[in-house]
Amino acid sequence: MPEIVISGTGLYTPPDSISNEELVSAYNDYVAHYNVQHAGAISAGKTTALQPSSEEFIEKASGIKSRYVINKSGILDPNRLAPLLPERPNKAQSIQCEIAVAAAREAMQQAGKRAQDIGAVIVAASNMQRPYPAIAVEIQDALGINGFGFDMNVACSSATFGIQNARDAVFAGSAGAVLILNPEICSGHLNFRDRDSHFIFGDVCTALVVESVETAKARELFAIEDCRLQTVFSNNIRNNFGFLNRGDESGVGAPDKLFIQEGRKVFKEVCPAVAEQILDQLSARDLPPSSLRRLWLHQANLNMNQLIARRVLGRPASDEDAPIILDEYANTSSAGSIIAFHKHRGDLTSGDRGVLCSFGAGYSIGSIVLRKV
Ligand code: CO8
Repeated sequence: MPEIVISGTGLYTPPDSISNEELVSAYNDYVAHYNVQHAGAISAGKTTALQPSSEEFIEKASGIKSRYVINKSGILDPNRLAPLLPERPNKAQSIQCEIAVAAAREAMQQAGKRAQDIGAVIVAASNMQRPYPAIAVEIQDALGINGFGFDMNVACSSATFGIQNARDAVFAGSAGAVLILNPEICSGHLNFRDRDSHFIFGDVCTALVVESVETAKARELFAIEDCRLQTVFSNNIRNNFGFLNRGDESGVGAPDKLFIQEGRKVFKEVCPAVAEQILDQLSARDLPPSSLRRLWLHQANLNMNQLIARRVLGRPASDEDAPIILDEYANTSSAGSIIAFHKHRGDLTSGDRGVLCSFGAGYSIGSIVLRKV
């Protein structure tokens, strides 16, 4: 049985970045204005005054220092606090298609693949900008790829679940090579008026090429040795936006139609489950944790990653053990661990192993053992 490999990765980073200082300043302007506007109700005890946000809190609680976004001006406008993304005509490329094509070109170039070498396109992301036609089919058309494409969503674990789907498709022979794309425009579903979460997410797109080692031409290949996926239902990370919203006007525009979470509970429940899954997976393959060169972890929170890496490795993890990109990119949902893999794998040598791991809403956990060929 030939090995299935990751033969290329790509990354599209939007040109605009927002620092914590800029984000907090816009949020605090909004808060000051809100409190003045509602001064009467606040002093009468009918409304609670909003509390300002703080850069110190954000960096200490999450490790995030900045985030890239598709549109900066709308997010930083205190009267708007949402990206300004005018609708495009149907004949124009959608935004998700545009950023995915940019990331795809880099991944395909790295893998040495032309459009005719790809048999399937999987768009795996937390949010699709429309239900249909699938974004994957639009991307297929933009790149001139035949075969088939589909969209899938497992929130932050979309990319790792996509890798298992791609590996299975190549293994079964339903596609020669598969292009996986993670166009994560998280600013579209982030509530920039919510002090608890306004700092969490950023926008980005990552891409991967998965194929058989027999067709692979790239200089650098990573064999997918094992995929382990797990989902357990939880309401602690939720978004009730959906096509049935118009069936009840009272809920339209309510905060639960954007990202909401119980951050503390997520932290407590998810960290041990992730470490346990990785340790079980390694043990089933007789791989001691000390044999791992790298952990490319989901990038939601620095403290979370340090805790998981320490539990897996049995010692505090260095930046080399478990690289961090969330300081610059924030949480980019399913793309986070792929960005870490894209940027931090060049120093591995043949035979080195690492684990690529996602965790998030669902709950969902996806861990993939990779070996440099
Ligand atoms: N500025 C200042 N103070 C603040 C702020 C702020 N912005 N926000 C909260 N505080 C205050 C609180 O009021 C609280 O005050 P007090 O102690 O007086 O009550 C204090 O700070 C502590 O608040 P928390 O307990 O909430 O803070 P934590 O230390 O728990 O940190 C985090 C909050 C950073 C959210 C942390 O809990 C965390 O990272 N948890 C894990 C979250 C996580 O990984 N979630 C995964 C979600 S991602 C995912 O699955 C993808 C979903 C799809 C994405 C779609 C795109 C949007």
